[in-house]
Amino acid sequence: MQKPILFGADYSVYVRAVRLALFEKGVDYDLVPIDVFAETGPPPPYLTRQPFGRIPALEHDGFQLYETGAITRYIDEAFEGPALQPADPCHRARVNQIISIADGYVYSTLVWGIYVERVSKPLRGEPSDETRLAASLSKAPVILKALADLMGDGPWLGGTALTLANLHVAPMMDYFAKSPEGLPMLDRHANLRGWWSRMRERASMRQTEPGE
Ligand SMILES: N[C@@H](CCC(=O)N[C@@H](CS)C(=O)NCC(=O)O)C(=O)O
Repeated sequence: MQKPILFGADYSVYVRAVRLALFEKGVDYDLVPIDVFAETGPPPPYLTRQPFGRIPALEHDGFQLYETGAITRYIDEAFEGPALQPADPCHRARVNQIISIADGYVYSTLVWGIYVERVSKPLRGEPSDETRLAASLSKAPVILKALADLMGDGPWLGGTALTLANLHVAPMMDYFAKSPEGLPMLDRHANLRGWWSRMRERASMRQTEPGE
């Protein structure tokens, strides 16, 4: 089998989810840089891999794939290493539910609505959209409570062993935790706070820090 080739950038939460899955499975890979936020946009040939111009995309043994959820599930199923999806239908559904929550609510609210508006734009000297920030700050508690409720006693999101749910949520939580409101909001949920402390210490998280 050839090494998989991952197209993307280390700042992307979605690319990081794939990198986490590869790391946790013990799979070596090549990362081909694609900067979707470059002034000129992604290189036009990349659009043949990902017609929507988003990252990541994966190629493995000639098989081309995009959409992060499809990629991480493929990695889990195509390679040896610890299973990142439970076999039991209820637990597997829970993992998929949490991944869907990450895509549908966590990314837009905690990453774009809070981290980008509160931290990233001021760092770049751009004005924040205060209306969007305020709306996101009021939505965040609902998201965190939903994750905390689904997690229960843990120790991981979606089960007693590490699952893909953790690998999808963690990169988003990492940006959220870098905003001033992040950790104080997480502190309201002891189980989720404990999860974040464990998750951020994993070798996979440390090795995939943006900018490392
Ligand atoms: N549905 C896509 C979403 C990927 C995505 O939104 N990636 C971001 C980077 S984290 C991106 O490429 N953004 C570029 C843009 O919005 O133009 C997936 O699951 O792979």
